[in-house]
Amino acid sequence: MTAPSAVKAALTSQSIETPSWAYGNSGTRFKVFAQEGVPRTPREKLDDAAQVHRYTGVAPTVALHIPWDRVDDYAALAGYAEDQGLRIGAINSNTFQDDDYRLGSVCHPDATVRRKALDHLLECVDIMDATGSRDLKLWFADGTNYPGQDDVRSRQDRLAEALDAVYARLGDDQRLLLEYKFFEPAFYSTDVPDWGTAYAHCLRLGPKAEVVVDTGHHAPGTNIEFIVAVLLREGKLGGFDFNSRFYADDDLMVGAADPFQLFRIMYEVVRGGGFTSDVAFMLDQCHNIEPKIQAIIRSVMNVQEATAKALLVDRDALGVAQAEGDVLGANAVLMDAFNTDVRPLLAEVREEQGLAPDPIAAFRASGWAERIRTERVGGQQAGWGA
Ligand code: AOS
Ligand code: ZN
Ligand code: ZN
Repeated sequence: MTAPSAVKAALTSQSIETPSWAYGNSGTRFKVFAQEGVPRTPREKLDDAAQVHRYTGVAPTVALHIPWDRVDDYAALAGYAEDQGLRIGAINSNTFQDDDYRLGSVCHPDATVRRKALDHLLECVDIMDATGSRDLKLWFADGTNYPGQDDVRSRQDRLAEALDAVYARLGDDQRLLLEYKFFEPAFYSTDVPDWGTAYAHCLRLGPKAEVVVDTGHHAPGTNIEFIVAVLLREGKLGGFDFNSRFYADDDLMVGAADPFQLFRIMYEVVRGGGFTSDVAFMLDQCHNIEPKIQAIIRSVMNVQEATAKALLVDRDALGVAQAEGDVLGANAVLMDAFNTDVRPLLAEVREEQGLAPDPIAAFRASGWAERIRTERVGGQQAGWGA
């Protein structure tokens, strides 16, 4: 059994990255319901992210998305983040919202379009240099809608060529994180549809290329924790895009749809040493009908709760039961941890850090939501559905 002090120490060392696009009006392919007081600029997104960090103590970095967060001076933006007690996290590229990308970006049959997409990815690395970001997160919407539309093998060659060029441009301390998604927006074939394809490219590229597991990017019933275990074992798990899904890529709050799955994932992370390595715990969510800052705080808390339960698994007892072939005993050890109410433990951890035990209540009492509602008029709609 892990000592409570070790569990607490592990919990305070965890950091969860929040995405700039979750603070703005975004999400869903249908109606984006505008909320009052949403950020109008990247700086205002950072202001909101600072609130999340202030009340949770574990969300010090913010992922940016280019061009949704385009500014003239990225070093100045990083300086502003620092003034708010934050750092800029992963830079997310966008090769999916331009008319030129109808048939794909880096896999497009036309070399001119491929060049344009590659130039954007290289620009993202320039931005990383300015912000001090470690990770470039690549998600490609590339694929085809109809059998025969394009040659799937040639598309892999084009993808490899672009990834090689980006990889060659990375600095010593920078990483390329390749995300996969089984379908959407392409419906017949997707160029990076699964962890195997992402892994094959990352393996060929080298040690600075790793796979990102977006929890919403799998077919129903997929054993995501198995993928996590395998990638960690191979040293190729770069990080997570956490969110929840009921149907497709729903981008709902992590831990809302299936907290048990999140616990199983976090158990494999703890088991595989990923908790203490460079695995990035990022959120990739949109909040279309719920108050955004509170939803992000809730999401951070959900990750913390799953992590705490994973840390509480009695691994010695589990090992004994597994070695003895005690099927029910082993399962019970895992379920005991999952069924533990870890909220008092997390409240204690927060109080020991000088934080309020209930971050949502503290945020609600702070008056920040009311303040931005009156101060920010005309919030921008940038991002999904924009
Ligand atoms: C798209 O489905 C993905 O989950 C990406 O991670 C995407 O790049 C992100 O949502 C915004 O940049
Ligand atoms: Zn994602
Ligand atoms: Zn997604």
